[in-house]
Amino acid sequence: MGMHTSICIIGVGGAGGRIVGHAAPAVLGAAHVAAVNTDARELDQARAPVKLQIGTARTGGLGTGGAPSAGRLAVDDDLPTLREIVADKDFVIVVAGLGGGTGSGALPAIVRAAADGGALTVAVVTMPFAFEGAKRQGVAREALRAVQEVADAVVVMANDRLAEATGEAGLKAAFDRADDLLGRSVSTLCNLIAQPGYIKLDFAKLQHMVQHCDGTCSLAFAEASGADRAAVAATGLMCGTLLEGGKLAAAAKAVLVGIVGGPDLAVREVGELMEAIQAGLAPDCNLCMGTHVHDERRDTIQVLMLVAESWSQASAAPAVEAPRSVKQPRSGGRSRQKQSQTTLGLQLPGRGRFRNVEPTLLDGEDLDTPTYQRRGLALET
Ligand SMILES: Nc1nc2c(ncn2[C@@H]2O[C@H](COP(=O)(O)OP(=O)(O)O)[C@@H](O)[C@H]2O)c(=O)[nH]1
Ligand SMILES: [Mg+2]
Repeated sequence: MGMHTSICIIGVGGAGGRIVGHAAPAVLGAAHVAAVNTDARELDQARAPVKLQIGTARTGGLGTGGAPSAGRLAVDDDLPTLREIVADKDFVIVVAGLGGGTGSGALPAIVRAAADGGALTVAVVTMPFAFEGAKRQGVAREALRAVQEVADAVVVMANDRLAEATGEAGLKAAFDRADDLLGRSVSTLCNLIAQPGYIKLDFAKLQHMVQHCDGTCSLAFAEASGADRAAVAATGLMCGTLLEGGKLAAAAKAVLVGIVGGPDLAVREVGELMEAIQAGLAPDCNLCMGTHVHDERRDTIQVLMLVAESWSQASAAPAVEAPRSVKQPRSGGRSRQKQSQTTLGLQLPGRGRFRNVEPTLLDGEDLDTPTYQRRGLALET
């Protein structure tokens, strides 16, 4: 598979811009990074190589005042430029903190532009702290619904959970640590896809995963160093707050694991990590994993987990197809296709009217997928 995967990360609004700023230094060469905002001052502070101010004629560069309707109008004004940014990309990750005006209002249209351009789209969003109040929660929930309609997958992270996970009490430090954790997660995903390692987590596998796990994913990330780093990372992931002490992993229908290390990453460590993770998953969970060995990295390993609650057998494309080959079927009726996938997902496992139509569905397992792939042991090149 020598094909180069073209990746773009876009941060929308204040939080989105700060989060992608944490990802940018780590994805040099692997992904294009852009920040999009209505707020000129926030955009100025964003550490992204490409910056796009939207809706300037409406907002005067002063932001939306927390109104998602203003964010929606702002993005419409600058849609042609956004289309250029996402043009010819295979994979677009759009990041925003939901609850404000710009990210909540503009995110769905940006994801749609990327999807219309033929990219696989993943939105990574935070939900407001409980203390931010009901109005922001409502704005965030509405934006989440809108983005779920258009994105291939949405990774949702509650800010309350992030703060708990990072253990920071001070507000600024808590946000910084949260942004860093999300930024590292996003950059790790990009690096895994852009430079697949000996055990590949390539674009085709990601696509397969994302198109089956229709809907919402949770995210966990761990970094560890030292002699027992594999065990430390595994414990951090499977017992930490991000996966609710392992509860989310145990309930998962599909899990993606990406391991990034240096040349000193040992086969034994990968085995140890995967064994510890698999021990916390249901036996029929669809597991997909890959490694990336970074030549300059030493001592630390990073492990990313995406955990999906649902798995639909109605996949659009087989896992082995090349990235570009799905462009055609994606261009029309996307939301209708998503609807039917959701419905199928709810029918599983295997009873009811779809049983006879899809003879390969048995107890929620896709038997057309070879066992080595279902169990995440794919070693193909
Ligand atoms: N994790 C994280 N969340 C943030 C940060 N800043 C704001 N938020 C959250 O994101 C929501 C939207 O805020 P913001 O991004 O400033 O709004 P926007 O610029 O209008 O899109 C807020 O309600 C917070 O819950 C940040 O730096 N990190
Ligand atoms: Mg803002």
